[in-house]
Amino acid sequence: MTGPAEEVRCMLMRGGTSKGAYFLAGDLPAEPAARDELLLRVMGSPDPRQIDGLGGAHPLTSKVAVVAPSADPAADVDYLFLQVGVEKPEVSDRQNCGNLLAGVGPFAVERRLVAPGPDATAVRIRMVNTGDLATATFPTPGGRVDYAGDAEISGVPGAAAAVVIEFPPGSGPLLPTGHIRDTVAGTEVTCVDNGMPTVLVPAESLNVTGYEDPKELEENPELAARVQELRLAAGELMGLGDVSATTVPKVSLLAPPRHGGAVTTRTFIPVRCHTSIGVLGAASVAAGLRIEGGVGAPLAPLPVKSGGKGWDGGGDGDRDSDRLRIEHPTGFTDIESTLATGSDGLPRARRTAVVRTARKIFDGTVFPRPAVTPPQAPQLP
Ligand code: NQM
Repeated sequence: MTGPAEEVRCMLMRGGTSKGAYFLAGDLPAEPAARDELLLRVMGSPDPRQIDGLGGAHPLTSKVAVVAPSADPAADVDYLFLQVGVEKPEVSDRQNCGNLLAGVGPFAVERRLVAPGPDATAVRIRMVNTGDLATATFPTPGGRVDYAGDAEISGVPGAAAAVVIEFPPGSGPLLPTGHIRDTVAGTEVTCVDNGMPTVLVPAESLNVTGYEDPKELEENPELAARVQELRLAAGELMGLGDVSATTVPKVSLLAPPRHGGAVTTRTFIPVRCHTSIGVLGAASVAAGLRIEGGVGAPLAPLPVKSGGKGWDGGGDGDRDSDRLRIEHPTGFTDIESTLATGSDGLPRARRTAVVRTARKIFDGTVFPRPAVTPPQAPQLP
């Protein structure tokens, strides 16, 4: 006999170009090991198809957001991002996710952690993984989240309501190695952290063009070995220690733009090649392109005006020229990014902003796979 099935309140949402399960922290075990064990069973991991859970069999669809009221006076809610392994029984809090971040504000209103405004709501979010802050603004006509709208983002079919996300400068250095260029594993790179530790590498220095399909790049064993070698060495230099079992830093291969943007990217996250690019990954690339002397600067024609109507509500300066269009395998991500110079003479982030969309897919109860494997059926003779 087994006991009653476990059940957990859960909302499945698309956040940007990712999809994940959103929970109130109070609906999950407080103890991290127990929480992670439960989440593996919720998502159906480890299993390449995640057939017995909510996961979508790819790192971009095997994600969890844990949201709680914030004790920080500068924030309304805390958002903890957890990457759930697909094939490995691992749950990691070592990276943040700017895509699931797009769903956090709407989820906070849906769960009544934040009172909605009559037309739009701005939710101040503390991103627990990094300690950094973000403000997400989205429409709430009549006090209800409206997911419908006319904002389009590459990698997502159709249109939806814009979620405008503003990032004040983070607490850490923009150049975690303290250098504009480093030579790692024999290759010149620029290591940037504008919310996501990212190693920028000219694609041609790894013997690829940077315009290949993600699948073709993933199937190139020589490239995989170079990316991993470079990542391990860069991780040490960036102060991240041994990164062999973590998903950061990401490695972004850069090539000149082909569609009027600032640069072409192919980003390893870190083994699979992203079908687009992460939000904070793109923010790190955008900041990197602006660094004089960095490996990205010669590849990127700056400044770039993306055209089109502004989405930040105006304000100081010419925001349209702050906007960099980062090309990726399924289109582009526009990032508003400006830098300042710190007292040490090194560049630091001044302002970063992006538009995403998000959508509630279902809200209900998830029934995790049972914790104990049931006894095997008797073998037929
Ligand atoms: O960089 C994938 C994604 C991400 C992360 C990854 C992200 C970000 O596209 O902000 O959103 O880099 O693992 O969801």
